[in-house]
Amino acid sequence: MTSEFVRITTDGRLGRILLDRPAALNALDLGMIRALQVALDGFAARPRVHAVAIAGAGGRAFCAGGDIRAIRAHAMAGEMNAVRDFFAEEYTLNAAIAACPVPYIALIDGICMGGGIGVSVHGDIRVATEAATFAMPETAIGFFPDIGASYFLPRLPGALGFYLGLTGSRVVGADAVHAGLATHFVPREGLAALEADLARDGATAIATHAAPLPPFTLAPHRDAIDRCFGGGSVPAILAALEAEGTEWARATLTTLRAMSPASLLWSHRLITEGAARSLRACLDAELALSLRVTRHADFAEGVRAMVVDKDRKPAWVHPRVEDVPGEEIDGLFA
Ligand code: QUE
Repeated sequence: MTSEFVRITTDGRLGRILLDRPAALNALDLGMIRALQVALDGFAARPRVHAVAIAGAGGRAFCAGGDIRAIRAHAMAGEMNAVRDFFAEEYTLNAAIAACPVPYIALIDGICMGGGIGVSVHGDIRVATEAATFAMPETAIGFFPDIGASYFLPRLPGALGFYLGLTGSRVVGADAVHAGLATHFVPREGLAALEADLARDGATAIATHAAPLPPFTLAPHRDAIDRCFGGGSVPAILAALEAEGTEWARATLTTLRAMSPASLLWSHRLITEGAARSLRACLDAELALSLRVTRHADFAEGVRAMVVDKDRKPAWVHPRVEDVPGEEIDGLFA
């Protein structure tokens, strides 16, 4: 199984994967996911491959996500087997990356969102440059943070995972290291030398290339994030932000109020439940939820507004969090 959008090579001790679909910001379609799985399996069987490195082509993105437009089309046509195939194979790939027998190294230089985080964060080493931006923006399209996010988000420091997963906020490369999404900060200008040393020496070469970490730009808001987003429910988070009374809290409220209200509720519940689950159990829960949420009108509408028509004016089924019937969320988890 190969894909015209995935380049597989070996370079010294390094098995290399290049996501090469720059016109779509290297977003993953099912063919790419299958090619990545075959590449991983192939590298694992080659004793001379001491590490695997994955990068994105084109200079703008590592990987902007998954082929959400195709998933919307399948779901709207009732082709739920196609929806299942995509998510089941994507999540199995995420688990395979976590279980990769040699160091798996993601070189993240540019946009890394959703499915792009899924093919990086589960690896041992995640290198971020100053041009890297990370986000889990799914509540903006009426979906939820998937690709194992219900495993890693509740394990980030304090309530950062709830903040990132519910607001979809973007963080830059150095901030991703502070938050635990990435492990090393390497300036873009040093990436080529790092790759050459990885090919020569294997994964230990990372130690000589990591640069001092710039300050955490979220540091001024860390206490407020924990205070507000540790609230235990979406209404509690909204109330805590109202009570904060700061410019940051007002801006964060505006962000949350633009997201699918139902999506905030099902995402919050999934992330909360993920704190007590293994990665595989999180991925299984995400697969079950994906098959239900992709049939919710907010998903079709969110992808329409943000990805298809790009008017950025979604008309959600329920205008406010307070309007979403509890049974509607319970039913998705039953
Ligand atoms: C929120 C999202 C996604 C998004 C935009 C959002 C998402 C996703 C894409 C995307 C990126 C590049 C593409 C593409 C879709 O956009 O998950 O077709 O080429 O995959 O506001 O969650």
